[in-house]
Amino acid sequence: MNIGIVCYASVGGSGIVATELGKALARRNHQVHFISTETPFRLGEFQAGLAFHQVLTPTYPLFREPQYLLSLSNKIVQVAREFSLDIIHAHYAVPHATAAFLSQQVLAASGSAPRVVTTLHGTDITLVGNDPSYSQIVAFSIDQSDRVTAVSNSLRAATYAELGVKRDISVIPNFLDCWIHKRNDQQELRQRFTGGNPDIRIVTHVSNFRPVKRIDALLAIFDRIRRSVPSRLLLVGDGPELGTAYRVARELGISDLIHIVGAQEEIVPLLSISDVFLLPSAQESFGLAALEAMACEVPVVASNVGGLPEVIQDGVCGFLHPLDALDAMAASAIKLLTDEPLRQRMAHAACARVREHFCAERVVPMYEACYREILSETRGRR
Ligand code: GMT
Repeated sequence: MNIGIVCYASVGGSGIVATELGKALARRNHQVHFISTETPFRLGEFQAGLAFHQVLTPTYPLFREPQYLLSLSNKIVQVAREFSLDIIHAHYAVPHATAAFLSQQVLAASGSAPRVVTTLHGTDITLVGNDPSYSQIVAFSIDQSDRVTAVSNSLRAATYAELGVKRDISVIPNFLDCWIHKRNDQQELRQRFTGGNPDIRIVTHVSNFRPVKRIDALLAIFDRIRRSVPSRLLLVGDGPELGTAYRVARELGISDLIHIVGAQEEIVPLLSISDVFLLPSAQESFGLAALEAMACEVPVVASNVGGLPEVIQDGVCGFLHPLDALDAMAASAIKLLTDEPLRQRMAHAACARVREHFCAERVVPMYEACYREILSETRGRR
């Protein structure tokens, strides 16, 4: 099949999932065309079957606003015509589902048009898409897609509840390349962060440092942990709230216990030296970062919100707590860091869960089946 994947190139789970899906589809002999503003984060080395088409949004003195929806839709039309796309797969509804719909209309007017699949990722519904400034068009565009998938049952329910969408939405969970996401020995790296002290534990957080990640809560939890257990906090990623991390760390007097390494493509070495992963987000439709940690045998302590309970089994792969239960989150992390047999048991259970349910080999065929189904359907039937 010829598949156009529309995604954000910036650091974020939706772009990572779209990129991993494209790479896996290319390995399965499909021709994949990424359509994005920049080369997607984590695209890595050249791979046969993959092409990248850059969306450029020209400016003009009359415009104060970038015309991204127009330039993206135009690029989708161009790529679909040049490469006879069968499928346009929009990752993140805003505004990608709308751009996919618009391009489909243009292509249909001049012959045959590709089918559109929209994958909902989370904030495109729960934070951005439901904003009254966008919600009518987002709901309409979701309704117009030939197929809609959501990354968790929780997100599927939120889409019905918050946008009033009526159509079928299938749940296809996020996934990992399990050949790459596995713990490996990183003794030297660990020593760099612990100063060679075997008693020091490493607590890790990976995110795009948006307000929804609650960086102040993260620091407050770590502050409680470090009072009981000699530990360091490893922060991976970048975003507007990274400044909060520096500020709160200074205020708490714990700056020297925190290692901030910024956005990193190679996440496995950093997870391989981690003892516990913290994710106290206000909302998380899935929690891809938690899944990556679990694959590298790191138990997760997280807030019990959104799709996180569908990924992390409470008391088995880590611990889930209500949003405001910072003491309980810290206590769970301390328990894991001071009871090594318990930590090992949860680490292995977390890894086993990923391998059973969330590897590319299991999930990518679900997307392929979805593409095949809509291509075999008579147009207009959903
Ligand atoms: O977390 C974000 O703000 C970014 C967003 C994205 O575009 O990457 O993340 C969402 O999609 C991820 C991939 O499906 C999910 O793993 C995240 O849980 C989800 N974030 C939220 O729901 C807050």
